[in-house]
Amino acid sequence: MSVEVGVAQRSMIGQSVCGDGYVILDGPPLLVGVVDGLGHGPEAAEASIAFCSYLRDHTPDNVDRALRGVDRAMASTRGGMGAVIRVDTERRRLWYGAVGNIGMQGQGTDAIRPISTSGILGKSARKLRVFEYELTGPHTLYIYSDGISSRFDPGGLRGLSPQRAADALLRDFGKAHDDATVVVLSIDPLDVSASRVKSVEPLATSLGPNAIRQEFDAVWCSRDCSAFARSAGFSAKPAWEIAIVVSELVKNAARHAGAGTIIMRRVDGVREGVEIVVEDDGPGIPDVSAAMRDGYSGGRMLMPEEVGRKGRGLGSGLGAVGRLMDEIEIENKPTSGLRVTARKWLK
Ligand SMILES: [Mn+2]
Repeated sequence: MSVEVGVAQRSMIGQSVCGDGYVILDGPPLLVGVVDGLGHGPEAAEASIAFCSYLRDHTPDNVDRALRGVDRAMASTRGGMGAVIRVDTERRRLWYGAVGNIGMQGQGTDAIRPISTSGILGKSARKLRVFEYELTGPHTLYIYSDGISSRFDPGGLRGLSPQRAADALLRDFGKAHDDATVVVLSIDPLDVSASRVKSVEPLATSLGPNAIRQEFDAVWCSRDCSAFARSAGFSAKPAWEIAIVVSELVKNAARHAGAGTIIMRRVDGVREGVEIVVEDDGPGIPDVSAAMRDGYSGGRMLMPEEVGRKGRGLGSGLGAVGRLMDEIEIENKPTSGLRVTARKWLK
């Protein structure tokens, strides 16, 4: 059985934080969760983080347990709507359960038309319905938050890769006034050549252009970078170190430049690992080469006064970055602003 996954997500226009979330655990068995925190903004994100963290930390072995678990985990938040799908690639079976307004359309050999249980996760969802299906042929499943209009025709997406289909749905059916998320699963139970799940590079959802607008954004950026690091193969400790580094870099950009951009990606050349690039348009650093020579090459902690931007301390944060990462590059951009590139290797 082969499974391929595509994901597309963006926040509501004008919001830097996405209240939707998703989890893809490629098992086996494969577990996929999609969540829409009530409303939008940081409190919606808090609810969706609770959902995603629960699934990641507990990897529940059935959908009913997964839904009951996230319901409890979201109890201290404002709650939300969510769906969980589990695919047993060996037994060729699929289970689906959802609470609230999460959409699901399936296209393929078997009729897969589950319905959501009404209610709100986090508010003691009582009766949960889990649908079980046997997979006898290829399927494409679209699972989406209500920021995607249901009025699309899955037939029109035939032939597209799951990632292309996800991108197309977000572009053509995403609603500007809501957070929007779509996960596309392409399942072929008869494909015996590929036993492993082929998943797309997981998106670090809060990242990208304009991700950094205030110091508080460090919370979301570090959460997503840590999750990204885990999915890239890092264990809990280095992923936590990456979260600290991201938090420092984001706060630094917000404090000194007021805004910035953060991206994170895998690197697989001579060494395998991840790379984080944070850019801002602020004042930059007066003497980059001195900062690099005196501080980072030896992994030594920089004192705040060693690298100041307009007299304000910057060093303690970047010192942490230097110690927790394997490589760091700091450069003033040709126009204005600072670019910090930090890398961490898997081995
Ligand atoms: Mn929504």
